Amino acid sequence: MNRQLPFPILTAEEAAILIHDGQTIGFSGFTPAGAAKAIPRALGERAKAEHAAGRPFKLGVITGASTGKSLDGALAEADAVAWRTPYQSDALLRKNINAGKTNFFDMHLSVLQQWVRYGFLGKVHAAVVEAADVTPEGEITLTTSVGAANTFLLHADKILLEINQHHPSELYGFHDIFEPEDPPARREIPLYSCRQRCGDSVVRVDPKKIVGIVYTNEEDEVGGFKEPDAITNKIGQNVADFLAGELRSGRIPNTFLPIQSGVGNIANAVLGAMGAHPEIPCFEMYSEVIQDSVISLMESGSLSFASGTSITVTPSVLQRIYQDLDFFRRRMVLRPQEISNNPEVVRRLGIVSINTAIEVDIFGNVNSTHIMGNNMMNGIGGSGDFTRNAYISIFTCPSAAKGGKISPIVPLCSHLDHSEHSVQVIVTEQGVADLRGKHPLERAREIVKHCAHPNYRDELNGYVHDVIGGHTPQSLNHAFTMHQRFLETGSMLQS
Ligand code: 0RQ
Repeated sequence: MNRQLPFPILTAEEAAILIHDGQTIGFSGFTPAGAAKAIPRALGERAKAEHAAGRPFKLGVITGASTGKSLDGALAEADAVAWRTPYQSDALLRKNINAGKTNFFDMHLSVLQQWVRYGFLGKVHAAVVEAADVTPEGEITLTTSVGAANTFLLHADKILLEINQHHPSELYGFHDIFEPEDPPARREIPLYSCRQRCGDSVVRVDPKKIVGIVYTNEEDEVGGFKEPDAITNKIGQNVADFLAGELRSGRIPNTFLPIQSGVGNIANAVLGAMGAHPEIPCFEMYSEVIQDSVISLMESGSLSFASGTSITVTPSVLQRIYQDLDFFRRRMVLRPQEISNNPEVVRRLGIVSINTAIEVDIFGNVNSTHIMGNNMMNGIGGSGDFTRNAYISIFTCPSAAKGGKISPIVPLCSHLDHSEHSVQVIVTEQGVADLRGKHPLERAREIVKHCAHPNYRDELNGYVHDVIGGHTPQSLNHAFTMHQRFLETGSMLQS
């Protein structure tokens, strides 16, 4: 503990007292990595006590992306979230959102920071940020994520820091903090390769804004992944084979291109299959989330560099990184999410994006966010930032969900996140649909033939066959028959 620091040392409960009902708080955290923990937990307790005393206590909550159970979980449990953006994945918070108790608005993650600077989200009253270190001059070394923390620190009225002693101060050098000018003064982002740095290792704030620090010693609340199964392994293999084919045909340069990969089980399986593929050379990532499989690929020599905004790894994998900080510091960089996900950089570097869909329709539109059209799952996250600007944009999903009762391949998506104009390739365990250069009917035939589950192929083929007319044949009467059947019978399958 650095006792020379000129900042008040507080307990989490004392820090929570400095935050008031109705305020907007910018919390650090991009996934559970680097998320504030002790102060939001104390805020949850405070909210419960205020509610019990008949007083209101709800906050506007902005983060980088999803967080952990001590932040979204604790605040949702206390019903302390008036509104929330830009992304979440906590079961209780999701319940509150879908019940109308919390107003959630879903945002492309790359625009969050500029929205805060532009004032589109109103005043940010306090930044509550986890850090590995702070100097008396206000130089802050972040922990396992950057996300939007640098913007909250610079633009909030006051700062509360959680100095988490679980993380070594030698994390210095992992971060590259660059905040662009706002229009009309903005220039290009000076990044011309994944491994280049263009910013500072620390966030520099006015030390007078730091109203308190809370010392903690806690792991990130990152859960484990399900072991890959036959379906996710086949999806991973199909993606790797497709990319190897692109390489062979010369459509991907022989030096390969940087990869963006979503989070979750399918993403893990895809990266594993790419690392094991004999034709795919050692590659780089320009992505959001650096997850367990990325670290294994680095250790095995299949991945030479990863640029991201968070190291979202399980505690044992984080210890592997901390035991060999020099090795990993040379192979990864953490950037603010407006840089890791920046459309300008994604287009320039030629990123191959790989994300998971909830639903894909036969014309190539993708739903990443909503179940049966109305219930929010997590949010669009970074998938739109990358998909719209990718060199090749790929969406993956299993051909059947919920034990076969749902076909993620549908005649028309029940909610739209990525349109047919941005989506180039669909991959399920059944195969690969390459939509590039194909008109709507060709796309429909390609997707049903290569991606749909055999149990749903006849119905989808029937739809394509029966619906006649126009450039994009669509029956407004029948487009949602499969969804309706699920809502009425619990299964999309025809009896
Ligand atoms: O349900 O949890 O009850 O088992 O959705 O699906 O197959 O386990 O896949 O964990 O990768 O999540 C799109 C939600 C996929 C995620 C989504 C049910 C399915 C299961 C989860 P259970 P899986 P994943 C960069 C990229 C948007 C953000 C993004 C996501 C559960 O990937 O949030 O892309 N993406 N970010 O059974 C009903 C369907 C369904 C369905 C699946 N059609 N109908 N339920 N499920 N399809 C990362 C960031 O931005 C941080």
